[in-house]
Amino acid sequence: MAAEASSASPRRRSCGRLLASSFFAAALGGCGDLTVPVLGLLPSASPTADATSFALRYEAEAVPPNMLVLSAVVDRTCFGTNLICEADGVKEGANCCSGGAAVTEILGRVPCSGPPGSAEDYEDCETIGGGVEFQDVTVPAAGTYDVTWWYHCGENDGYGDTECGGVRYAVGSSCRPHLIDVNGVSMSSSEDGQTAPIYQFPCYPGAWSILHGATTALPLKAGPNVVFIHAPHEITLDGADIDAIDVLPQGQGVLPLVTPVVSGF
Ligand SMILES: [Ca+2]
Repeated sequence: MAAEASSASPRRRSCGRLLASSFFAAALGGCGDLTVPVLGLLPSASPTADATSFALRYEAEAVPPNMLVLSAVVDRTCFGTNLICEADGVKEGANCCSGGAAVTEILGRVPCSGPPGSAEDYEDCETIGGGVEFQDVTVPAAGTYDVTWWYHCGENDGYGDTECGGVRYAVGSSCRPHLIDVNGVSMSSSEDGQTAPIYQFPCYPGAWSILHGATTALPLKAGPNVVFIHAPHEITLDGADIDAIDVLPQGQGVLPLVTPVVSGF
């Protein structure tokens, strides 16, 4: 639950990408030219040129390069707490926001006749899910990577979903559902002959400002990738609030490992 409010973090960068090795900073160009010192952000990362030992963090609120879709907005108050995670404090159960902000209002019920929170919030809604696109997720080689999602879903607020689409997680009390597209392709698996596109993230008791992690294994190409997480296109299916992602070699993401299921409930 450690949390420190500090606006002086040297690792907050407008490009939203945190490089764990100076090698990648030099290799990637662009924002990567701004070399960030290796300060133990992720214990598993080491500053070598080896493609199997790197880690990158991208803040959801880095807009641009990220893009907000439909209802999604940036909350720079960390749910009213103004808690900013310490550099090594982005971890399960920490009461803070990575970079001090997150993307919220990832709603399944948009556009509606009124904005989120208004009296018309649920009226005349269409069912196009809002979300956030990470526009510049860059890896050195094509392959399957662990993408750890740092997100917020507290107060057991699974939006009525206590079944998690049939997933039995060892953690959490309920779930919020998501769709994930990589470079325009909807990620899914097959389950008993049915397409399973829903990534269920566990929700927890406690405040919404508490940080949680879940990992998806995603195929990325060498160079920049677009990773889009959005709410399923149903009026009753809202996503969690997305804080940041870490891109890691497969097997190094935090648990639980989330694989897609058929149902959003
Ligand atoms: Ca963040």
